[in-house]
Amino acid sequence: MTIEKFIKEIPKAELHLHIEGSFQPELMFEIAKRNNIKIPYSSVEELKKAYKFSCLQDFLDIYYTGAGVLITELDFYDLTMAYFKACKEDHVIFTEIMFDPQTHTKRGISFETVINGIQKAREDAKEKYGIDSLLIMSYLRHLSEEDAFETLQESLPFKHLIKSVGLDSSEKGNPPSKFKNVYEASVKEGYVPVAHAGEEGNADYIWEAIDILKVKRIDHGNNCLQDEDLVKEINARNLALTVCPLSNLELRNVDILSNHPLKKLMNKGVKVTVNSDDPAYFGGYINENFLQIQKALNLTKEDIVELVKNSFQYSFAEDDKKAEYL
Ligand code: ES4
Ligand code: ZN
Repeated sequence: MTIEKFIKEIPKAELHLHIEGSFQPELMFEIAKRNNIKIPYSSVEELKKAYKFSCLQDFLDIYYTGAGVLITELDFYDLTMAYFKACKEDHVIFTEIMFDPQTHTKRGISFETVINGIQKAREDAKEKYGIDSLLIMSYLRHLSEEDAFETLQESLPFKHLIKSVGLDSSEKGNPPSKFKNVYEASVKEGYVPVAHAGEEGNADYIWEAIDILKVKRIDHGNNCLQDEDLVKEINARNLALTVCPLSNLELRNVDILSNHPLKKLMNKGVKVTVNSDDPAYFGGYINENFLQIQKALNLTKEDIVELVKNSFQYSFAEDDKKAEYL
């Protein structure tokens, strides 16, 4: 069996996926039309041409504009179902979906509308495709901690549907320490803490995420390589990194994929997983990430198996489910 076929067909888990970042231009136009919303691009092709980013903020500006056409529960359902369909094609059997409530509540869409649409899709995906999933509610770090507290409050009636809290959006200038109190409160409510750290921010941000937010996993984390002691600490605490190769390439955190730090991290004993982050914007779903990084770094079948095993091992699935997968 070729390594490409092996990659495509092996059952895998995805641990770092923003549902708003899975919004394909075709579906965006369709939903904009039915909601009578104008998007500032005349066609799918023109919109796709805008997907050239020089940094994280460039991308976020377009990502929030795109998410602005999502209004009804059905919109969130369709968005999420489209992602599950891609999961089926890529043999993703378990996925941890991040959603950004504030991207929507700040525009007057209720928390309930967002989560109900996503939740219905989760139930249908389980029934139709056999895919298990859980939800990570992400706070937007460019907003205040008070705003995050408001979101935490809004989430409580739906607590049984949410496993974890995350932290995303503009990293530089918005360190994890800004969210110390809301993370403490979130953990008290039973949410498992994770955070984006060390994507554009330096190693200090990762130290804060582990020491102050007490995260159980690190989203991205590439920049831990700046600090040998940090790498040791991440390994000592058995924290996995959810790495996103095509995201790092498209946001210019690496110049070419052959310079991507994934294999270096593995060699240092860091537990790494491969993920798509925002597949509609960065050129592909999880299999495309695996295929391109395998080629660029010459990864072996054993490397792929290790990465896929990590995706289950370091997931927040229930232990009995995990045992079934592994
Ligand atoms: C994101 Cl790639 C990335 N980084 C930070 N925040 C995000 N939200 C959606 N994608
Ligand atoms: Zn992300």
